[in-house]
Amino acid sequence: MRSDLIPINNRQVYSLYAFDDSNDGKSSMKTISAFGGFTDISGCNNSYPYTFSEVPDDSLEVAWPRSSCPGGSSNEQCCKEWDEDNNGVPDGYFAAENGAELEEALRVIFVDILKRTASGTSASLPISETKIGKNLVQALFIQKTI
Ligand SMILES: [Ca+2]
Ligand SMILES: [Ca+2]
Repeated sequence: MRSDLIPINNRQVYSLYAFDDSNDGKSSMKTISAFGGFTDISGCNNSYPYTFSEVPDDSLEVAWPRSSCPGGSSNEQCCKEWDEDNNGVPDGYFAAENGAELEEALRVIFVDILKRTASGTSASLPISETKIGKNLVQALFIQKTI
């Protein structure tokens, strides 16, 4: 993410490419994931996901894996801006060719969203009663959205 927008920049884009094997489509969705979910590291093409120095004119034409990243000719640490698990694919990119893969991808995406956006306390019942019943209380934090 862009360091000049911290702490208000909290986006994460997930792309799920389903039921097609077009390399152009996969490239486009990977590029969208890289731009929509990178953490800028100082000295690694500031304000852009590493290896990019500008927004591509056509995401269909972007070559994956990136040449300086896992799966390419070298493995630069800067690739971790969008590839924490070091597999050469943007971490926000998912692909599914059948229902089971689609279900698993959606499960992983939703779990990740929950990890990023919410925290809370266990539910509790206060000791004092009201005339109309008890109150069930749970504190829940939901991240501010812009
Ligand atoms: Ca960068
Ligand atoms: Ca990855």
